[in-house]
Amino acid sequence: MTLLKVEALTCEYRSNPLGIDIKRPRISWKIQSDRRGTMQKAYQIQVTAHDQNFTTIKWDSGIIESDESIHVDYGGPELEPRTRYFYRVKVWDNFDRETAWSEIAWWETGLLDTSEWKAEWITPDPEGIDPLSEPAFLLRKEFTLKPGITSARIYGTGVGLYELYLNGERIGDELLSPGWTSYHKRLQYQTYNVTEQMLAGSNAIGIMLADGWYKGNLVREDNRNIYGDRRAAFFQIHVNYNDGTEEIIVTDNTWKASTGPIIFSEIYHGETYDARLEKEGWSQSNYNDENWAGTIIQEMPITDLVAQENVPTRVTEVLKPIDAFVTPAGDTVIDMGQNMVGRLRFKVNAPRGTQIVLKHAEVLDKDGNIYFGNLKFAKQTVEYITKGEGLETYAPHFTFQGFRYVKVEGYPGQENGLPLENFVGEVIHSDMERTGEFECSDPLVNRLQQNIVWGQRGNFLDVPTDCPQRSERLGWTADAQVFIPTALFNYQGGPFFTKWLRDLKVDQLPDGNVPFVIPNVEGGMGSAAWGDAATIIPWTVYQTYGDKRVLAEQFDSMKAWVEYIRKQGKNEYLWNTGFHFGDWLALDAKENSFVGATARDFIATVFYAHSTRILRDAAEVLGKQDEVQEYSFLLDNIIEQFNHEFVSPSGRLVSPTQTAHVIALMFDMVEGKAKERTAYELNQLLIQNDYHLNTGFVGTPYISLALSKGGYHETAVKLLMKDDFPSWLYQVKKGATTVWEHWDSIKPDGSFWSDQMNSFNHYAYGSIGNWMYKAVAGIDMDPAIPAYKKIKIEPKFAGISFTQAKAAYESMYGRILLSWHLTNETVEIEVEIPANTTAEILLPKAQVADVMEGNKPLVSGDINSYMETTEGVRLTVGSGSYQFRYRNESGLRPSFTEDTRIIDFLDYKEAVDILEKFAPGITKPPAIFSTKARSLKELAELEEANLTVDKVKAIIAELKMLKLEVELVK
Ligand code: RAM
Repeated sequence: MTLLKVEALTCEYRSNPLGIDIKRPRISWKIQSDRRGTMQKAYQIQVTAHDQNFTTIKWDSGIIESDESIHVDYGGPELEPRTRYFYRVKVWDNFDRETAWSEIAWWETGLLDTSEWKAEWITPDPEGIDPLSEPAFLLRKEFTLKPGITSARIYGTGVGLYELYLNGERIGDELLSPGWTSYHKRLQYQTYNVTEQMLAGSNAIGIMLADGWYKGNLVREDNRNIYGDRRAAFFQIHVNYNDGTEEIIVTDNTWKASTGPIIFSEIYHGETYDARLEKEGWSQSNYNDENWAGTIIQEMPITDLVAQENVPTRVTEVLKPIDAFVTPAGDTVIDMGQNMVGRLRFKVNAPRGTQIVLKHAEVLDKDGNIYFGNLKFAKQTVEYITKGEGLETYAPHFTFQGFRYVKVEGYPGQENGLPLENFVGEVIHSDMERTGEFECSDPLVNRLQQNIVWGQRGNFLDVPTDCPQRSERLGWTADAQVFIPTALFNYQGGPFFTKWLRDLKVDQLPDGNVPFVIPNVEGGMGSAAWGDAATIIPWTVYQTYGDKRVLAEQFDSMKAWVEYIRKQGKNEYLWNTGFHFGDWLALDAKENSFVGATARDFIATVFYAHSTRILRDAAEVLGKQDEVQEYSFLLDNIIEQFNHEFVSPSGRLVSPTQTAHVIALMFDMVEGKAKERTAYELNQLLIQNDYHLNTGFVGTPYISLALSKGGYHETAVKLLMKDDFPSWLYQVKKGATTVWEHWDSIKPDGSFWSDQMNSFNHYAYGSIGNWMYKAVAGIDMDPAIPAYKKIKIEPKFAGISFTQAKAAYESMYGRILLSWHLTNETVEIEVEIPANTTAEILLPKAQVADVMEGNKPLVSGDINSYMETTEGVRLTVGSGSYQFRYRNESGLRPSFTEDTRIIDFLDYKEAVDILEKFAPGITKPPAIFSTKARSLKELAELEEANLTVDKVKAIIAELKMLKLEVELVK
């Protein structure tokens, strides 16, 4: 029996999405097969409405000969609102096998047309409650239902943030609903399946409503009510009965309103909750709401209600604190062991009126005191006042904090030590599927990878933010743009970015200019590398997921951005005017400046070209031939002018910085000799700087890629392996558990960069993750064919610290795995390729005759497409798992390499003396013990000197003794 199976069905990236309003949803599936080289030859999709037995088929695609298995459009009759559509898929493969029908999956439509909304926006009656007052509102309504309920749904939304309760129970586990969009233009509504909770007889629904992004304090200290000054709710309940009838209950002015226990709640500042003010039973029936105020109908300036587009925000992990201690300043502080974003939940048993105050911060200062300086005016303070009726549990509702440390005040008995078991940290972010894992033989690099992932978790909270802690937390466009390739390795970000791009599009100005932050609450706009999010992000989503619809939807926005730039320059083909952030926060900036040394018109013109190229490629994908021509022409001219303006006839760049060289290479601004020279100079710049970077937001994301691409992969690896200032691993060695905003957020002397702008959780520099997946491990794709339909596997053995690397990525087609391991004698490479894709694999430095695959020599196995090249053996394979093994000719010997980072710290003379002891008579001391030399050749010299592995280990042990301050990294 062979296995061929269709599984992991998704509709619009999601498994069984409830309440979508997409008219032609797209279906994707994965194929599992036990035969290598499986390709889909044909598929069939069937869809029913309401009917799990598939007796009445609403749409049958018929057998379609095609290898398409992702984003296949629903092609049936127009969809009905509020309907559950069941679907199933079967496929045929290239071995003439046919699968059974897949398991049944579904999607359910929401309200598809504005005319279906019967609800009214309501807010408390100002006669009873000051609508501008701070406490969160409670809204409630009782209603009676007949017996025979077959299904019940709640559709609705609110401004700012809401939580929903039905018959005394919280509905759904989503947090911070309805999320953050450009509210005036687009507001998401949510759908809840409440069939189980509805009762025949009397029911009660309750809504809690707080300020959130809509009207809370945002951006500047005196800035409130950005979108409006009234909170309001808009809900509609549909109940269906077994007699075929339906009942609709909506928000209207028969609802009652009150304030409750939440007396203050805001995104930046935290929440104050007085449990004594709880209204026991407020969301249950038979509650006496006589004293509650009424509600009034509120006119709302909202033009578009859209069904939830992004995955919801949820608690995704619960962390236990690792410690609690008293600081030198006398504060009691909890340590979560991880800079996290979310909230603290705690239990307490204390007399009525006990006030507990939690103040959240990211770091301790060099004296060990909790440091609030970098929060700017965000208070990040949670206060809880007990009701004193036994054990109480609390976590704030409508806010989140960025923190590792929490200062606790007023917890009963805290002077004798906090009962840590009563506290947990709830990690909160957009609940995206984790898709990528990276791991290698270097523990510091592994920690860096974790920091990158934590940075993403902390800043993907419905919008991609720059920071989650200080009084900012905004959707900065450049940050999102530089990080998206890494982000999409780590997590499935299709819905997340689709939603955000729609906000970008509606917030873009009529002249095509793009605001600095999306949603646009800040006002500034127009900077190169920031506005280019408009082209880079849809293109990256398309490449990663093969999502043409996103490209089609954004195409006008992409084009408008390029056309906006085109109007800026004094010369049509240069962008040499206007404000630009430049190479933001680069270390080659002048004293007290945020802007790096790279010429800003240089950067702007490179991004002009980059966006134009993307636009041209997008036009190609969408079959827009006129635009293909138009923008090819524009691109050629920009590149020509760029070379005229910024590159000398002998190929030298006018801006002699690392970043200038990086982006010129990365975005193919130079060709031929100039390209070679640019790569060479970049390498020189790094050598001169002892393999340290000085790049900022513009150069950093691409420096490693540009080096590897320009033929200097070794240098890229050396750069990564630096662990003194400035470097990625410097942060790690300073104890970072997330990625910092500045290379010197904490300086070598332990002091901080200015309070003005210092986030310890900023993902921009985490953009190296992309290169780690692609180049250190070696998973990439053929850029001409999106979504990893054609996978490229190219492990790169370089740098003595990497003897092992493993990356796994859950692509739209299924899991891709690459794991390689060098031992003294052999290279072992394991690869997994999902069905319906193919892969090109390079086995570096291998010779055909020497390669074993599984337990057979390659030459006699079933892979028949291979070729010996100067780089190694190249193979083309289909799906399946492969294990390659061959002699290690790479020159890398793990046993000599384990501890070399230690050696880096030693004085040459010292090292030679030690070596002499172990290898007397050695004439020329191998240079391995100098700070510079680490080449493979030198390692080989050690071998020649008859140093056995054990001896080398002994030497290293002695070296370590001498340098006790050197932190062991194993
Ligand atoms: C600060 C942050 C952000 C950056 C802007 C220009 O707010 O560093 O990440 O994009 O400046």
